[in-house]
Amino acid sequence: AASLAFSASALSSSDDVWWPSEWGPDDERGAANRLTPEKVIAATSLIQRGQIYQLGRVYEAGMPLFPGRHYSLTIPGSPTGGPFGNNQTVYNDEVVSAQIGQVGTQFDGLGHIGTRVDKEDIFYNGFKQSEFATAAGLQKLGIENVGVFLTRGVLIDVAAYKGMTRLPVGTAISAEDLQGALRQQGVTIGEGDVVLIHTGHGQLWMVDNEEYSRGGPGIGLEAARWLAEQKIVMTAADTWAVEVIPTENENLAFPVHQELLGKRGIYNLENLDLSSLAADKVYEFAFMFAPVKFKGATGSPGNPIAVR
Ligand code: UVW
Repeated sequence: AASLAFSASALSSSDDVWWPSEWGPDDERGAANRLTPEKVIAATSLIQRGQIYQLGRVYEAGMPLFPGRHYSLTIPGSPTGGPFGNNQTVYNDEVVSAQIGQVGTQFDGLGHIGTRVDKEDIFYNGFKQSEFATAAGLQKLGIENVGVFLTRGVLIDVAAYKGMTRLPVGTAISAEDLQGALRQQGVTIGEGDVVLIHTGHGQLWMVDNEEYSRGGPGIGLEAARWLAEQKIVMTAADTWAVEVIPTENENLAFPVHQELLGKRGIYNLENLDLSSLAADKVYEFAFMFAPVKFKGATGSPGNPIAVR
């Protein structure tokens, strides 16, 4: 299981104030503000073959879940309803029970991760848990505010760069690794891009769920800060945290989540299948994802796609 050891004092220094955001004190969308019509046009101009890569996992019983989360789908009744009318129509509906934005392929919104500072839980743009979070959902930073990602996606194949098919659990990916892999691939990243990191860890999904869930290779804080400086809109990976688990500093829990989501307004997308993109060496593509508009939710399931 992930290490949840956490030192609050390490995060409450005076230089740790991250608001107001660069988009103003009322902003709830963070880096989604970088999703401009120009980015849409640049992304669609990358579509040359019309080939679609589905990056989402199948949601199913037995898939790896973070401790404390659950997923079930049932079809009540057999059938759920009917028959109706002279034509004897019957129908089936499903009931899904889950932390629906935080299981399987999952998009982390800005209300997902915060930081406790002097007894107050602070999220993106200084919004306080005590003021915006209710049992009925988030009154600020809900997933319905995000909009649609139709932008340039860049795959960074760090596994290939390191000559491996799968980076072992706990491998910290540095900024230099990202830069080296990008150089080798002959691509750059820029403002408004989604950066997808292929580690090979996804090979374990539904094959060795125990090892998959034990941790993961991923970016460390230094790499996250470099990505943030490039003004990207979202990080993504074939792992459950995108960041390295166990963390580089065992006293910090999910520091990259805190840095990117909480402080920089940069989104995160987890548990992707990046194997086909990596096998085909497709490093630059149109990336599309529309978070499901659950009002006041912290995240969203979905099936992100890359098109080349
Ligand atoms: C937690 O929410 C703790 O982790 P993740 O966003 O990786 O699911």
